[in-house]
Amino acid sequence: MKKGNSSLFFTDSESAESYSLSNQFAENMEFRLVKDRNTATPYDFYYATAMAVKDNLVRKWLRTQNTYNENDTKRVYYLSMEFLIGRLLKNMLTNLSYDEKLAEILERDGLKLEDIVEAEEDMGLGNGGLGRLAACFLDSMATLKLPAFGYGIRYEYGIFKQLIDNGYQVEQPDHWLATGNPWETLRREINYRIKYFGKVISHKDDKGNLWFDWVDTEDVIAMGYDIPVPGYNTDNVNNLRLWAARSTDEFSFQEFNRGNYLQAVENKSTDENISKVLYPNDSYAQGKILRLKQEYFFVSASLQDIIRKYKINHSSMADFAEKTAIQLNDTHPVIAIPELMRILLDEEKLDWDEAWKITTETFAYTNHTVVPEALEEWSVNILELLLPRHLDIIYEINHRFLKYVKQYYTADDEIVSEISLIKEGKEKFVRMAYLAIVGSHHVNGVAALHTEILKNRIFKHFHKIFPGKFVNVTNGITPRRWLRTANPKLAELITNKIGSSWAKNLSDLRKLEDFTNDKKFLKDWQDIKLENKKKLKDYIESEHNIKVNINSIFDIQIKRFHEYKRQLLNVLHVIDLYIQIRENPDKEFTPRTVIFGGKAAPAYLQAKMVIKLINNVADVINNDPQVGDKLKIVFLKNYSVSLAELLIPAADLSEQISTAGFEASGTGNMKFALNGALTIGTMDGANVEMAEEIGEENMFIFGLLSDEVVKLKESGYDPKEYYDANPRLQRVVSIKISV
Ligand code: 26W
Repeated sequence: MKKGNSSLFFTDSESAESYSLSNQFAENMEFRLVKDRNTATPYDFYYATAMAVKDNLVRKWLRTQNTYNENDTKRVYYLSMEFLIGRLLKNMLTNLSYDEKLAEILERDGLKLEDIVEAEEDMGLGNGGLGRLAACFLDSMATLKLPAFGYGIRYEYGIFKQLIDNGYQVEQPDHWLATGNPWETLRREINYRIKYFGKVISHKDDKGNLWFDWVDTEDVIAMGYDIPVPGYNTDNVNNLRLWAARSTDEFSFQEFNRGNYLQAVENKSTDENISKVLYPNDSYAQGKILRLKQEYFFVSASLQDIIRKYKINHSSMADFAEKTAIQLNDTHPVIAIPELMRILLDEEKLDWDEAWKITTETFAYTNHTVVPEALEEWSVNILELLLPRHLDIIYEINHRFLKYVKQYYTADDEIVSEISLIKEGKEKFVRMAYLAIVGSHHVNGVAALHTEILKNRIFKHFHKIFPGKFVNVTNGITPRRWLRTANPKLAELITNKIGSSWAKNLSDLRKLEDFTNDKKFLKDWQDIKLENKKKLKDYIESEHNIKVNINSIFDIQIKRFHEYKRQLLNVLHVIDLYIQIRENPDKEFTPRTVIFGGKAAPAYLQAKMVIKLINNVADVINNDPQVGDKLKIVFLKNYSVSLAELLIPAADLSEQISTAGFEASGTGNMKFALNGALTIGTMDGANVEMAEEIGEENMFIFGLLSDEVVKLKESGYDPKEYYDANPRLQRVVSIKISV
């Protein structure tokens, strides 16, 4: 590498950016990967490209972080157990406007950017909606030039890989890190000690004040890995810091003294399990101790890091809340509330009221689900063992909260025990959502209807106790990934008509209304859709050996499998269509390809049986010569962010059919609409707001409203009544055909 001066560092004027991408690619291939033309694999091409792109980001990344430090700006920290990022290369290229430049360079060597992009593993560090939302927010905050930082866990294994065996879902580990991650940088100096177990001791100082210490703990080290997050069309590059667990270098003296050296080392290796694997549940809080260890692990490391940064410019904690906003992505990081209290009380020596004021002014909590089994509750026994000081603090928070409730709201015992942070019973539990509400200045739902349900149903007492605390922040998606990158042809068509501002200001898409009668524009649009459908058809043929008709309606439901999302309803409808075709072989029928994709939590048997049912129905329909081209049903294995990028641009119909009141928002619904698919859906989550924007007449809306669902349940819902009264339903449920 040639440099203009003799310093070891680049100067501002000769920044690393001035090195051409092609030189960097060649250097990476030779010096970092030790490969040449004869030995380079497709993965090497990807790796060398990714490193070259990252190198080009470094200067902007450093500059952005320096600017935040110098200006002492207020920062926002997004604490999330999940970041479902998918692939990064194309996204980075889009945001840096390098896509065409790089494609040209690669072409000169006979390489195709499209192939290189395919070699990247998905970064599947999330389950579904909540994790993908976190990833979209990172892109959005960087683009808006907000001083925002993501904090999460560097899981060695992401969401499991889904195989289908005889129609059944089979899970396989996703060891995505095995081949290395070119986007991350280990920050050797950024590591923190995380404490577990031990006991709390108290002592009085000279003035008679009581102090608490948490001692005899078993410690683990959190190591920070950074990933750059470039904004679109700006020089702003934010940071995502993911923590990996490493054992401390200390050995258990007991084991050591017993001469059991190997056992002592072995015990250490279990510490590293903390960041080993993402829990694959998205709707069931299991209450396992390893999960609580994970939650505290990343919360403690992040808070230590946040406070370290704050202290660079401040000598007391007084202005902490003014300079720091911490957003809690669901209850998973809510242990941060007692953790900040512990730091302020025991380490910073503040009194309770000061500490509580800072804490509540710092945190805000986003709720993402109303499904009761998904609301986290931690056993008091587990907390007492793992985080004894935190349990004490939670009890104190509850004590003060209930005192306030009795004074200003109600002394009714039943209501008081209903809203207590502690659920009493044979085993006691801490209700993490209630702790989050009490310890935050704002609580938000993720769509208008969802926020109303929080206020009027599941958190109604809290809404009355803290009026104004509950606010709505409807979810969104990044149009950079979900239109510009995933559907470049459509993006280009739109840009040619209305300019490129839509990529930052999505409401500019309204300008397209001027072209609703422009025949050429509509034809071009249809051609692009058809091209996208061809691409998907090829994928389905090569991966699943099913031939589909690109002139059929591509009717797509992709999301986690869950009873409330009603994939079952969709497949029952497919069976009904099948019966119609068999009974009226000569009747005109609009051909349809019904596509499903999604994973079921490994222990969620009911959801797994729906996957099996879909595959069995597919076997029958796809092999029935009477059906031919009219109807096909496809279950795509291993649904992922990358697969979504292939599917969504090819969709004609988007299935958003949850039981009203259950889907907090949905974000897939928005991605489909942005790519020109029509929506069939219920008045649930953000579908409601989409209907307001798009016009109900432009959506296929059906089903009960959320209040009607509640009333029906209260009056005694009996599915058998519907079955007995509806012969068509009876046939669908009872049909026995095999081919
Ligand atoms: C503790 C187990 C667990 C893990 C994850 C429980 C619950 C979750 C998430 C909160 C589930 C989730 O992803 N919820 C989805 O969040 C999206 C983003 O706000 C919404 O669009 C979806 O409607 C909601 O289901």
